[in-house]
Amino acid sequence: MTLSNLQKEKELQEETDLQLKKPPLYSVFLLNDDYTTMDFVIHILETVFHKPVIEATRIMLHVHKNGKGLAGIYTREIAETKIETVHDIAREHEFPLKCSMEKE
Ligand code: TYC
Repeated sequence: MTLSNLQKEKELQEETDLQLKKPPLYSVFLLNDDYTTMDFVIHILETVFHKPVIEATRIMLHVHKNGKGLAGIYTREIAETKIETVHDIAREHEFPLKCSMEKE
């Protein structure tokens, strides 16, 4: 194989490696507080995080008892948008509900 063919092969492999690289993932957590109603948190988990009502109720009770709980795992931009959406809807309803994200 000529040097330029070897070089081409190396470049193609680097391109393939880049395409195979998975994006970093972020866990989005709901945080407990004393004022947001349980029904509102369940509603958020159903509408923003697409959880069935039984799962939404389980997560809400876990957050209520333990202080925080996993709502979903997403790429960075999606995680940031979910958090903004939750904070916007909570603010509209005058609830102090907060979310956070952590890189996996
Ligand atoms: N602790 C709240 C209450 O007793 C309920 C609640 C659950 C609030 C989960 C926020 O992320 C939360 N009404």
